[in-house]
Amino acid sequence: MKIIHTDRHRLRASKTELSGGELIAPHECPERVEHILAELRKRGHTDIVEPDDWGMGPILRVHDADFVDFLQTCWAEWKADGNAGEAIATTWPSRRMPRMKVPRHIDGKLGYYCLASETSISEGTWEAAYAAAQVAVTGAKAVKRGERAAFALCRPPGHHAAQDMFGGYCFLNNAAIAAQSFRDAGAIRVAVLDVDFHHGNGTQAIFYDRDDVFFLSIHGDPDDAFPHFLGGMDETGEGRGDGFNANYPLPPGCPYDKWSEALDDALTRIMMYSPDALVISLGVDTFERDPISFFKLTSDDFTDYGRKLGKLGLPTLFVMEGGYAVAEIGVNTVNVLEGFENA
Ligand code: FKS
Ligand code: ZN
Repeated sequence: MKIIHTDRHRLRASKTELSGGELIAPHECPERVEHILAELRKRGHTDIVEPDDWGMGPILRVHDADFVDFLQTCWAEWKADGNAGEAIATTWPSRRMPRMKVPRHIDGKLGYYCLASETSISEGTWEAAYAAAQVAVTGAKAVKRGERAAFALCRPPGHHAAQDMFGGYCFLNNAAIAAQSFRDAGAIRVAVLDVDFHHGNGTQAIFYDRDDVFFLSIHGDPDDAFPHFLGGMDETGEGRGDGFNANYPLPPGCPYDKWSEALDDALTRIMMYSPDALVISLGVDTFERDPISFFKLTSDDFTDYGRKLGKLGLPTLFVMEGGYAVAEIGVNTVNVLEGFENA
C-alpha cells in the first residue's frame, strides 16, 4: 500500500495538554508517528512517499478563510501579547453570551475558534497541520489515479476540526479535505467512515447538510466520552443531507463483538450508498489499553476489521487520527492495513 508521510509533523510538538487540571506532556506527540513508521518498515511496507504541495486551495474548500488565517497567525499574536506559555483558550461564546463576532484580542479569538481547551497552539502548529493536510490530499490523488488504497500518515489528526473550529488535538480536518478532494477530482459520492474511538464531530459538521459525502462514525457514547456535545444516534443529517449521517455511539467497556456489529451495519449502509471512494478516519484508540479511551479491542481485532474493510473492494484512503497506547500504536495500525490488503 502506498504510504504518504513527511517529517514536518514534528513541527507540532506542543509542550502542554490541559488534563485533570494539570498541564501534562501531550498524548498526541511526535513519537506516535515514529512508532507507526518503524512498524511499517519492519513489516516490509517501504512504498513511503513525500506529499506534494497542493497549496491552500484544498484546505479552503473545507475550512473558512478567517479560521485558517487565525491558525496561521495565532502563535505570533499570542507571543506579541506577552504570554510565557502556549496558547490555550479560556473563555467561550457559551449559551448565555452568544455574541458571534470575532473579537480583536487573541484571547477572544482563541475562544471563538476553539472547541476544547486541552489543545494548546504552539510554535510550528500551523506548519505541521498544513503538511498533514497535504499528506491527505496527496493520498486522495493517488487513489483517484488508480491506487487500490493508500495510507495518509497524517499528524496532527483532524476529525474534531470543523469549518471554523480547532480542538481535540485537531486543527485542519485531513479526512474532510481528502473527501472533498475526491469530489473535486470527479468522484460523485464519497463515504467517510470514522473508526477512531472519539466521535468525528468536525467531519460530521462539515458534511451534515450534504448528500454527496456520507459520514458514519463508531465511537464512545458522547454521554460518557469526548467531545460530549455531538455524536448521538439521532443525528442523521439535515436538508439534502438527511439520511447521509450515521452515528453508532457505544458504551464504556464495549468489546469487539459489539463494536463489529456496529461496523457491519455501517458497511452495509456504505455499500448501499455505492460510493466512488471511501475515506477511513483511522484512530486506533479503540485499543483495550488506550490510556484515554474505553473500548476493548485487541491487536488481533484490528486485523479482523481491516479485513472487513478490504472485502468492500472500494478505492480506499486511510487517514491517521488518534491512538495513544504509543508502544502498540504501530502494531495496531499496521494490523488494520495488512488485514485490508489480505482480505
Ligand atoms: C479526557 C479529555 C479528552 C481530548 C481527547 C481528544 C481525542 C483526539 C482524537 C484524535 F483522533 F483527534 F486525535 N481529551 N478527560 O483521538 O479523537
Ligand atoms: Zn480519538
